[in-house]
Amino acid sequence: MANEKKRALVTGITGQDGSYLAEFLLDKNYEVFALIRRSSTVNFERIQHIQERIHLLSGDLLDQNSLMSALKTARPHEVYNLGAQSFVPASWEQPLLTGEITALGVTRLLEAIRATDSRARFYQASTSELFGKVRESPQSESTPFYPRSPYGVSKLYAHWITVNYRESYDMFCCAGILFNHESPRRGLEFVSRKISHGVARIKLGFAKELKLGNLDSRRDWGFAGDYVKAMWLMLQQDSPEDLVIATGEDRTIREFCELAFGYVGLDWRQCVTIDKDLFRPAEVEVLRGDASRAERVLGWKPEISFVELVHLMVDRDLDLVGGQSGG
Ligand code: NAP
Ligand code: F7E
Repeated sequence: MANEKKRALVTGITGQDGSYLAEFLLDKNYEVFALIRRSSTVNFERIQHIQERIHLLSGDLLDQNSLMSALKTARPHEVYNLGAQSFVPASWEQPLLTGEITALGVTRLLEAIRATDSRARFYQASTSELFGKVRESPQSESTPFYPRSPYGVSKLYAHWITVNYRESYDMFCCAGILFNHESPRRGLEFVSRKISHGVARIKLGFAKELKLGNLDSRRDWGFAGDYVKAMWLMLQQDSPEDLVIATGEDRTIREFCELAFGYVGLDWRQCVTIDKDLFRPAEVEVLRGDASRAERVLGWKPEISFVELVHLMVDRDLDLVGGQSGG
């Protein structure tokens, strides 16, 4: 039908990327369906403003039947699998659960697509954590993988099962190998948001120090709002292809601190203390992506710079923490 709206099913809608992707798809006039897993308290903070415009479907990547039902209801043209246990340290604490959700969950979803309508296009949220102990720098689509955590290993399985369904069943499946991307909606446990929130709390007098782990590791940080556009673009191509999405610049955690604290006139060295318990059993020391192929194929480029991103995050956390204090 000429006027039929495109339908998308998104997993992980309550997370950082899910909320930005849903906004993006609504702007493109999609009918958006989203998988929500049951929790005892509502966790819709990131999607409150669009909640009325999306169809929420109860389901879980651990539960095959719920995935089948969601697909039968949504009849999506596009499926974006953003759901995962995504916090690297938690993957050492719960390696089996991480594998069930982040690795096998993808096979469950792919099987459900195959059983309902295998023409649906599928996006898998792959990650720079696949490169782990990096074999070369910068990392591109041809760099060998060497994951360094149960999370990374789970994502490796997820990546390859996506490739395998594409090659075995001729399905339109692709994986975006996304480097770290952040925003004011980032979970508080990830280092970027922990720092921006910590800066706000210290600046406004609610805390005196911020405890961090390894300040020497380097990350290639971009803005989540830019990265969801790349996900969508990947599903609009004539044929499916896995692509690296990154800024091409890497900084240490120390540099992030320097910039974030300096922005509000604080000296990070007087505020940050090192907590050895926050070091990881195995670290990914340095990540820097080469997204030149995505730029050629998709015409994609990041729009928000590192400095703009850090300032944006600190500004939002100053508002948030200030507002919570009634200020
Ligand atoms: P996030 O904020 O941690 O969100 C994860 C989402 O997954 C949440 O909506 C969560 O739901 C959902 N989820 C967890 N377990 C589930 C289950 N059993 N069934 C269904 N849904 C489940 O992650 P994000 O930063 O938005 O990242 C989105 C995806 O991209 C993830 O797959 C992540 O691994 C991957 N990735 C992220 C980055 C990055 O830098 N952000 C980079 C590369 C790849 P609840 O709210 O109910 O917990
Ligand atoms: O750590 C160091 C830590 O937890 C970044 C996920 O979205 O991106 C994310 O994974 C670095 C590490 O992100 C603290 O040791 C120091 O070297 O913010 P993070 P991550 O592990 O890079 C990838 C691409 C994903 O796919 C993941 O899903 O920061 N670090 N001190 C710290 N990290 C945390 N969390 N907390 C600290 O106090």
